[in-house]
Amino acid sequence: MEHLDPYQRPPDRIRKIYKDYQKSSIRALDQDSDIIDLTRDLSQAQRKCVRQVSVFQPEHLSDIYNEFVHYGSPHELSTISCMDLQSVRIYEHSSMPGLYIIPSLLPPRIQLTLLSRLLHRDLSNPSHLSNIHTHYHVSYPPNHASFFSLPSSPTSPKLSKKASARTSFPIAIASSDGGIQSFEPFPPRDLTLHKPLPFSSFLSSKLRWFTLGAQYDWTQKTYPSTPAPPFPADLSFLLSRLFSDSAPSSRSEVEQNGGEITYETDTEGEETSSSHVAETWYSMIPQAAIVNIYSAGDTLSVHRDVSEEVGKGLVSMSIGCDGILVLGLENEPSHKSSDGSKFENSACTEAENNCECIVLRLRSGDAVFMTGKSRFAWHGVPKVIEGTSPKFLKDWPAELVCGKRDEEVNEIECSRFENRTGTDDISYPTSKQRDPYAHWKGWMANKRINLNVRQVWD
Ligand SMILES: O=C(O)CCC(=O)C(=O)O
Repeated sequence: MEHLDPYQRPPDRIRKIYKDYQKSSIRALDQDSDIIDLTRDLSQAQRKCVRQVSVFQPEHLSDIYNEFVHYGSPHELSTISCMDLQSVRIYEHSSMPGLYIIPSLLPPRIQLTLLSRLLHRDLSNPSHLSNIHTHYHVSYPPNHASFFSLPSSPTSPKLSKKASARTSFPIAIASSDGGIQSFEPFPPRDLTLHKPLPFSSFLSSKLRWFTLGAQYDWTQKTYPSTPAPPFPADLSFLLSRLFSDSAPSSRSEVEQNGGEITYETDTEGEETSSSHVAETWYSMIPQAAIVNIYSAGDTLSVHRDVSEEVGKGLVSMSIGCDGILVLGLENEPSHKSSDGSKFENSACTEAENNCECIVLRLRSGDAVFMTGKSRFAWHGVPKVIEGTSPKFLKDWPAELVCGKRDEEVNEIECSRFENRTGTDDISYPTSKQRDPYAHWKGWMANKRINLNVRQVWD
C-alpha cells in the first residue's frame, strides 16, 4: 500500500471550499444547490454524477438489526420487522469512485441503541481513551455506570491544590442517600499548563472524541503495537455484517426490486455497474474507531486517514444533527470536473483546480463507506447544523416511557422512513426513579455523533 504523509497540507481547493462552508449560514446551506443532499431532489447537474449503484434489502437489514439489538442474549422476538423497513439505496458520485453514500441506513431504534451503547457503556470504559485523557486524569463513575448517571450541573467544590496533584481517585462525592451528588473536576496532568476541568464541561462542551479498539496515538499519528482493548463485539457484528460481507445487491437486483435508478449517462460516458461495486466494496474488519462528539458549530479540519496499514474500507455513521462533509480527491492536472458546479472554477489556480471536491449534507442515520480510490480522500466537517437533530433523539439521554417504548419507536421508524421526520408524540417518564438520565434531557438536541471505523492491520 502506498504510504501517504499524515502531515501533508490539504490541497488549496478543498481548504477554500471548507472555509466557505464554515462561514455559511443555515439558510445559505439550505439553499445551496451544490450540496448533495439525498433527501431532496438532486439538481440536474448532480443527477449526471450521482447514481444509485446498489441496495440493501429490508430482510437483510432486519436480520442484522435484530441480532444487534439483542446481541449476546438468546431471543426469539423480532424487534424490528422487515415490514417496517424500506430498501436502503447506495449511491456513488462519479468524482469519488469507491465512495458509497448510504442515506437512512440506520433506523431510529438502531440509532438509539447505538447511541446508548457508545455513550453509556463504551465511554465509561477506562481503556477507551479520549482527547481529554491527553491533558487530564479522567475519573469514572463507580461500577462502570454511565457518565450521564451523574448530575448534569454538579455543585462541585473547588478542587484543592492537594486534590489537583492527586493521581488516584475516588473523586465522586456521595450524597446522603448513597447516590452520587457531584464529581470533582478532573485534575490536569500538568498544572502549569491547564486548569482543572469541571465535569460539566467534560460532557457539555469539551469532550470531542474517544476511541474504541486500537487506541490511536494522536501525537505520534500511529497505532500502538501493544495489545488493544477488544473492539465492542456488538458493534463489530453490526459493522461486519453491513460492510464486511460481500457487496450488497447488484444493480440488476435493484431493477428487479422496482428501485428507481437515478442513472443518466454521465458526461464521461462511464456507467457504474454492479461488478464495479463488488470490485471496490473493500470489506473491512472493525479494529479501531473514533467516536466524534460534535456540538453545533464545531468543526473537524480537512485531513486524510492514512495511519492504517491496510487500505480496507472506512465506515462513517452519523447520529444527531446534520453535518456538512467536504471531500476532495487529487487528480491529474488535465482532469476536468464532471459536475459543472461551482467547484469547477475557472478563476482558480491550477493547484486549486487539481482536486475534485464534493460536498454532502449528512443526516442522522446516514452512512458513508470510503473505499477504493476514495479511501484516502481528503475530508473535513466545516459545519454541524444547529437545531437539526431529529425529534426522536432530541431529548436523549432521557428515556421513553417504560412499556411504551417498542410501540413508539416503531411508529417513529415508519414515519421517518416515509418523510425523514420523527414524531411529536413521544412522552417521557416524570420520575427520576424511572429515568436515571432525566436530568440530562435534551443533551442530544444540538449534538452530532459520528462513529468512524477502520481496519488497521491485515
Ligand atoms: O464526522 C464526520 O463525518 C467525519 C469524521 C472524520 O473524518 C474522522 O473522524 O476522521
